[in-house]
Amino acid sequence: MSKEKRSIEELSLWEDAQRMIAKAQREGVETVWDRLEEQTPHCTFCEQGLTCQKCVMGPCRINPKDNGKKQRGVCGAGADLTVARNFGRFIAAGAASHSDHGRDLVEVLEAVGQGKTTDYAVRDEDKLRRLADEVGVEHGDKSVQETAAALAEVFMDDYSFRRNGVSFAARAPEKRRRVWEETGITPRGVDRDVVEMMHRTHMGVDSDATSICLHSARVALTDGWGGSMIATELSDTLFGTPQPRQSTANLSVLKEDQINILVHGHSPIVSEMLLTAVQDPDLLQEARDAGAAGINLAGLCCTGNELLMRQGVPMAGNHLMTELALITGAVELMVVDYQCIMPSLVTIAGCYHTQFVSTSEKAHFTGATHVEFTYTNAIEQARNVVRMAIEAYRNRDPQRVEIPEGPMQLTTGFSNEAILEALGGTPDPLLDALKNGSVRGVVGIVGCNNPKLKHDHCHVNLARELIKKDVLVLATGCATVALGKAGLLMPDAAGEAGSGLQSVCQSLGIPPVLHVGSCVDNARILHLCGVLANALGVDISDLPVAASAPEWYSEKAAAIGLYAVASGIYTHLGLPPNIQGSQMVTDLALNGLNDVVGAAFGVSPDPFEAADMIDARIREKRKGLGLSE
Ligand code: MSK
Repeated sequence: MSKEKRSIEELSLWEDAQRMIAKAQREGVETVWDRLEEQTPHCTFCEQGLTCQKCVMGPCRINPKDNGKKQRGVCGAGADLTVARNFGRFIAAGAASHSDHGRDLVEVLEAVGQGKTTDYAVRDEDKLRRLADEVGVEHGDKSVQETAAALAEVFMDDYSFRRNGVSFAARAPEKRRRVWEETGITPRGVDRDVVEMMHRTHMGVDSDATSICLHSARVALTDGWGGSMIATELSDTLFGTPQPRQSTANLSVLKEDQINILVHGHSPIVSEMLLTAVQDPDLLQEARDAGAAGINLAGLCCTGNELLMRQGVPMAGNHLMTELALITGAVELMVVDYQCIMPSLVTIAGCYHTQFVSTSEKAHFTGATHVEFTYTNAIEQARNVVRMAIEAYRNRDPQRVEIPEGPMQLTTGFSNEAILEALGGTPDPLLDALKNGSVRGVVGIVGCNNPKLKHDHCHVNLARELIKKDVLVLATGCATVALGKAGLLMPDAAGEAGSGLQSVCQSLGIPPVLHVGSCVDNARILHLCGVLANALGVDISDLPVAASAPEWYSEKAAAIGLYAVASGIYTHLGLPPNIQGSQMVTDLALNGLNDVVGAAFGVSPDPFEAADMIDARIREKRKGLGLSE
């Protein structure tokens, strides 16, 4: 990326963002775009994955040019091995993050089952029993609590090691499971597969780039069909399975006359408790006593998605809006759990009257107030945090408050259960629509923002192009906020779709872009693909489906992309991972994986080109199924 200063209009698609970037510049507050500019140009060795810091014989930099100089690190590793080892650890970190989030939900379910908490409970008992049936937990004569305890035990074992595959791998079609078995990438459990990746990539262990790349696929699958899927299913069990509902998005969800609290991170374990606390009549009275009209809770990033999907809590913004939300000067308190929380937020909070509160034993932030949440103290701690926000409100400087106006309406809550319900209880109407071509394909647009790309430009334009081509879009994570702000999560947006998709959406009363959850909830899309493939008697790689992470940045997003590909789903990325120092690894990612798992990656920062790349895959797969292209 060249070091050219971009105008504010080139940084973000949105007026609310542009206004806050301008305010930050006026007030001398540094943002992610300032730091990116300072860091550009980046180290070209690192960009290509050619640096190695895994031992102290180094660090080493491998020369990408074939001119005989520095072609190998001190240990002898060349470009292919260095890139593969770095990529393997990148994927392992992403898989570990999602999955460790899921483990926290298993521990809460276990605490509910053992009667160790009254702050949490099973809100969807039907789902608890369905899951118990699915994984073979006998529950006929068991109470809800006993079933919860038994189910938690099964999932604990899923984190450890299952020689024949994690429990939910059974949701994948048999053909897919055979591909995994033949390739040696059956997902066996997060702890086993991630630890093995760390071992393999130690100096002197796995020294074959292809072998490491295949194990990367296994680690990613363990996340998708293991840790992430468990996180999704248990979040539904504990906090309720999402159903369609209306809400709003963008910075105007902040209220000038109220105490504004933002939840940021990923886990519903903390944010659901905050939602309970802000409805407490005593705290509402304390807020009024402080001069506020009420307490307003809004979400950011994926913990925002969790609350939006299940409870309809408004969404203030996605990843690149997190700093800008504080720059409104209207936020009394930001409470965070883990993942995607820029350390800069503590500094920016300090530029205003905003309190910054960390809650997880796993995620401390220097300069933050740490209020640790556990399953035995969560409600009480949530009340303490709300009181801190009420106190902070007294210090708000009204002269520094600027809240953009005009929230966008959106529809949320499309869990697989809700999608099936909208279809009348079976996937048949969707299969019929796929067969007759009114819906030509289904694409998941997922993932983050990246300041290297114009904020949300790729998300919005890719979705618009796809729905025009009669492709139903499923959205998760930060992409959701972009598509909501563009109005694409409303049934009216069917007017922007091709005639086939338009008629399907109008007859079902649904938008052409369905919000299916947070980034762990990409597991819902895997599950849905499994259901569709099983119904048609084919492999997932035969379906006219694809995925895209147009503005991704994180290790977690890379793990998602790889588990999609390893499940047979063609996946577009807006930017490549740092692998281009190895032609071999790059070729494997872009082409070679097709021969191994029936899908590969495509890369383009241009949403219009990406739409054509995805459309070509959908055409090919429709043709393969004997359907009109
Ligand atoms: S929050 S991983 S920036 S989607 Fe899930 Fe958004 Fe990406 Fe974080």
